[in-house]
Amino acid sequence: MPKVWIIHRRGLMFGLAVVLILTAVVLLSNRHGERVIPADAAPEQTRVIHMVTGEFDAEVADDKELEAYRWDPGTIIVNRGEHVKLSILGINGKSHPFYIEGTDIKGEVKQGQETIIDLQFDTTGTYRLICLAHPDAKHNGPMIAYIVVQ
Ligand SMILES: [Cu+2]
Repeated sequence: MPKVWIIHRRGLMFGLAVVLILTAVVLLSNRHGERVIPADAAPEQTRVIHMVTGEFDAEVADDKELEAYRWDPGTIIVNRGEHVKLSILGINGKSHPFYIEGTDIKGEVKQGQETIIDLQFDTTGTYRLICLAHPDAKHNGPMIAYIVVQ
């Protein structure tokens, strides 16, 4: 084999190796870059779910107004055993004292403030997040969100 051809072949192999290494570096750096956590993340990861307090209103006959405060989103889904931080930002309404049915979790969401609730459910089912100030239509509600534990 002519020597020139061997050198050319070595150069080609070296070039190929460089391209492979650079490709690997790019792929690995992307993997450690922006991470996407799916909505149903693995149980060992703490997931943050964001919620706000909102308000529906409508003008009806005789200049009357209908009003309902709401948790938004009104339904969230978590996995059994999953550690979730529920972050609730108070937008509409001055104060929303709340509890989660079937648990000892209670607190208050105030306008302009973020309330963070640590959630971890051992039992599947649907748990209601109920605002004590607006629990039903008579009290500008129902301000009830549903936490579905699957
Ligand atoms: Cu409320």
